[in-house]
Amino acid sequence: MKFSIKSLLLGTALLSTIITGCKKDDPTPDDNTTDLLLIASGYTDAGSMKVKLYAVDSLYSAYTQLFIEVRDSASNEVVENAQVTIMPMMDMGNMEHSAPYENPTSTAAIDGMFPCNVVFQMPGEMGWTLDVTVDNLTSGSGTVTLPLSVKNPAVTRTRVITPANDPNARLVISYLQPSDPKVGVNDFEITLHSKESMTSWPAIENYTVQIEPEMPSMGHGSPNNVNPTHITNGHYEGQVNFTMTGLWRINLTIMDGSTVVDNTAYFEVTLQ
Ligand SMILES: [Cu+2]
Repeated sequence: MKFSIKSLLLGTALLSTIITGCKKDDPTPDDNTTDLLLIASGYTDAGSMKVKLYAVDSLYSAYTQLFIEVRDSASNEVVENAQVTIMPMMDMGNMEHSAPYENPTSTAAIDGMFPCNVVFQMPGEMGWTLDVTVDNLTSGSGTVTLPLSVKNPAVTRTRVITPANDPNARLVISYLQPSDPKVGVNDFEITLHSKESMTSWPAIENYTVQIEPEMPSMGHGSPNNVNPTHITNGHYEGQVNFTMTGLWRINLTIMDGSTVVDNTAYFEVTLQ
């Protein structure tokens, strides 16, 4: 999986674009998409717009960065200002469900694209779709449904847990950082979402998370870890310390106040 390094590079590229100013006057076709993979494209049902969906890599069952480009289908001009909203859905035949997602945070495109995120909590070569609705002042509003193929990653990066305190609930835990782990202290980030209904998977903002890294083959942990705390929108950030190369397991304890919600989930990280 080439996810880690590319996403780091991409994050740096996006950041430097934000810092050094915008290229808003330069809607050169495909200029900003060279590092990205075209996942799907289609025309909106109204408003005469073409929507292209890009990602850093093929789609995997994980917290996934997506980039939406919108063009006027007549002029082919990039639409720089629009309200873009998404809705992921999975049709499993006998039932349909959505997924945790984060809409673009701004109506202004960044480098000609609207970044957003989806937690694909299960793989599916077929069945996944993404509805993209674009509301733009000049062309109006329209929606396109894009079919997606979501693979199982080599290493588990999202887990759907049945909480210990509520057998009817579901907790979605996703691993975000470190994407490029190094020996030493790394920034650590996960997201937490709950299943409210088949179509509502909101962020959980009031839990506490404890981490305990261990090397299963050697039976030791590490000092100087910082338990993740909630930052915003279900994102919890802390620090994890890997004292040597090899396979590490980051054990999680997730609490709602003093109630243990889950202490079975973990993520594995291999340091070269
Ligand atoms: Cu499903």
